[in-house]
Amino acid sequence: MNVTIVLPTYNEAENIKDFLTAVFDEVKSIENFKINALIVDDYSPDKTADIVKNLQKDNENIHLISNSTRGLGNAYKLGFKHAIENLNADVLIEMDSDFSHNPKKIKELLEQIHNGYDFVIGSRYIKGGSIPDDWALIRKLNSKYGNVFARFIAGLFHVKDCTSGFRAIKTNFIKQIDLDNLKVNGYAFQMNILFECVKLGAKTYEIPIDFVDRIKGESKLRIKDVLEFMVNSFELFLKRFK
Ligand SMILES: Nc1nc2c(ncn2[C@@H]2O[C@H](COP(=O)(O)OP(=O)(O)OP(=O)(O)O)[C@@H](O)[C@H]2O)c(=O)[nH]1
Ligand SMILES: [Mg+2]
Repeated sequence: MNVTIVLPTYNEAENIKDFLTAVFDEVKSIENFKINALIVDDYSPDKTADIVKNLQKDNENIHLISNSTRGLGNAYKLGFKHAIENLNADVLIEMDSDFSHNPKKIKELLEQIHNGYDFVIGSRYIKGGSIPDDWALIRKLNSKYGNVFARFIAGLFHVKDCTSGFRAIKTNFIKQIDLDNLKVNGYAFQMNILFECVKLGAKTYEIPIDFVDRIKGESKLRIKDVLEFMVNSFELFLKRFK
């Protein structure tokens, strides 16, 4: 199976080299899957793309595209399309490029794809998973209870972490979704993709992950994304009954 790890970047110049090195070190030992990395960069002012171009000289499995429409959701949509159309991907992996998601876990996600699951989630909210201790209380509450709220309102009762950004998804489900019609752009994007795939019959599985804070670079989480997420949960609630 062909796998594309889709990696959106915005100002990750401090992380991207070490991160891609760590990813390819880990995936070397994975059998049954051919693995590409696709960086989707929004013309980062810190020139993340130049670093990627340099790494491409020694690794033909590193790909790079530029996204001019800014935002995480848009970057993922563009990356998904490119992976399907040009890299022949059977499986997509979503992952942050700032070491918040441990590259060692890629293998475990793919093991469950190999076992027949369609949508495998690196989950912070099952036994063995965690969020950082030092997150402000408001962020902890927002993430944890935002998830509980979203699960119930969107009817995703069986999934404990609906907004995780670390997941492996079979492209035969993504191909059936009208990506251009998904208007969400922040982490509500994660929720929508999951919602649509479950509606299409995707079998989900969660593996525990420890989400760790980035050490280098800056967070891009915005209040706008939190609001979009809440409004969107209600939209999904209405969509359940259509
Ligand atoms: N292409 C693109 N990538 C983005 C954008 N916003 C965030 N990213 C990338 O998406 C990943 C997650 O973004 P972060 O800024 O770490 O946001 P977060 O993980 O929600 O927040 P922190 O936990 O505080 O780091 C990182 O690899 C970012 O570089 C964007 O607008 N466009
Ligand atoms: Mg992050």
